[in-house]
Formats: sequence, structure tokens, C-alpha cells
Amino acid sequence: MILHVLLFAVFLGAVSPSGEENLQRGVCPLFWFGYNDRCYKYVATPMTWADAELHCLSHGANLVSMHSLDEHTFVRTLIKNFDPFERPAWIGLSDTHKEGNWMWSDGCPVKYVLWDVGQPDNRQVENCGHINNESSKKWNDAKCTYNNPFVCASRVASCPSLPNEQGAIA
Ligand SMILES: [Ca+2]
Ligand SMILES: [Ca+2]
Repeated sequence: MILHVLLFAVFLGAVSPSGEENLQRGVCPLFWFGYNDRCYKYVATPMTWADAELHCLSHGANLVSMHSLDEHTFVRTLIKNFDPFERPAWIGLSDTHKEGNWMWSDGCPVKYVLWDVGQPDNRQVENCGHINNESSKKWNDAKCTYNNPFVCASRVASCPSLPNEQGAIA
């Protein structure tokens, strides 16, 4: 029994961050992490944007929407905890329905964005958003058929109120 408890502690240690940036599970299910009033999960299996969203939906969630620099930083930390290379991961942004009109898949309005310099550029048609672009680790639009890891986030009853931070759309 004691051995089991020890093994469980080691197991928890394996999914916990080792750095100073600490992820908290809070009230979230196993393998999900809490930030403010939502739960977030990094999924390492690369999928197309649509399959990633469907995967999140199967957990009662959506691809992550972000509404502040703090939230962006949390999502980066979450990814880094599982992928030290901080490779691109899908987020819930797409402009599939109307070019240049970005929407979050969870229905929250897009009022905060953190696009990388020169993005979104819709280069040869790019309609899906990801985080961790190149060295800035900000957001980029890419082809929706690319296979990327992704981040899901649970839904909230109402969309987050939006602080007037840098990056907010006028
Ligand atoms: Ca586009
Ligand atoms: Ca792009």
C-alpha cells in the first residue's frame, strides 16, 4: 500500500513541472490544469485543426481561447511542461468562415490577439491559428490540414471579461 502511494507520488511528479512556473490541477480532472475558472489540457498527439477541435469537444471542451497576456503565458507554460521544444500547438482561432474574420471555436468574441510580427498573413490560404510561432512563441495562421499538438480548455458559462491590455483589438 505504501509502495502504491509512493508510486502515485512519483507519477504525479512526472506530470508536474520541475521549474519555478508551477501548474496547478486545482479542481480539474486528472491531466487537466486550472487557470482562473477554466481547466486546460495539452494533447501531444498531432492532429489537423478540425480533428483537434473534435477531440476537445469529445471532452466537453473546445480548442483553447485566450483573452489576456497572462492567459497566453499560462498556455505557453502548460505546453512547455510537456514539450521543452515549445513546438506549435493549435488554438481555437480560425477564419475559415470569412477570410480575415477570426473567431474562437468556443464562441467567445476575439478581443485580444497576440499575433507574431507579420501575422496573420494567410499565405497561400491559412485559416487556423496556433501558438508558439518561431522564436517569439506568439500566434500565427497556418494551414488547417497541418498536424499539430493542441490545447483544449473547458467552457465557461460566460466569456471572460476583457481587460484593456496591449494587443486588444480597438
Ligand atoms: Ca485566412
Ligand atoms: Ca501565417
